Amino acid sequence: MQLFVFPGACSFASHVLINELDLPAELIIVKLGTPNSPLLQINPLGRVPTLKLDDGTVITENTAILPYLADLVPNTPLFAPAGTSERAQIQSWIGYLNSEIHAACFRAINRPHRYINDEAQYPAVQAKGLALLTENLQPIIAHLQKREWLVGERFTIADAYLGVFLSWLPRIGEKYIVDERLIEYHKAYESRESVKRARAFEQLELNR
Ligand SMILES: N[C@@H](CCC(=O)N[C@@H](CS)C(=O)NCC(=O)O)C(=O)O
Repeated sequence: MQLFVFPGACSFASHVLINELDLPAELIIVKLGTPNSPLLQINPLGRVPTLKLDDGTVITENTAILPYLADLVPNTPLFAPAGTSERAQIQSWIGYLNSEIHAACFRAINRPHRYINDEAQYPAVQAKGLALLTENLQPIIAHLQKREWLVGERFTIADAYLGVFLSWLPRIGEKYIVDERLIEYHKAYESRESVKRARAFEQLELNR
């Protein structure tokens, strides 16, 4: 299978998972927003992560790719068996991160043109995204006060996803990264072997 990624983008979560599970996947680095990207041939939205299976099937969105990859390795502690409440909790966090952190906040901050035509209004859209981000991180911060990871006291696919968004916080300003618990959690994320390997690989490709 092939995983299409852009260095440091949300596709990093799927890349980390490939490493965590030691799956045989080819990593294809693509540029975003370029008309001739090979990505557009398989994903008309031109977005990463995109996973292409050996039989040609294409799966997009971390919400689908992360559970799919984890299910390739039965009984992996990175997910939980079908029908368990733990599995639902992991999926609940992935849903929250996808909609309330990524789409609601970071998309407004990074791509204000998706929300408004008038360029003069971009700063207002971005400011709303930043304010929402502060608000929407609160449930995560509160939840992590008594836990090492999001669900079940072990690193799961939900953590693989959360770590990506935390790694974006320094880019948008100091005041969003002052929470001690988030800093500590993010350090633990970045010190995982799977994360270090993915960062090194993507950095190398970026510098090519
Ligand atoms: N929330 C989804 C969204 C995928 C997404 O928006 N990916 C971004 C990179 S973080 C992208 O490819 N953007 C390019 C574009 O929107 O043109 C996920 O995590 O899979």
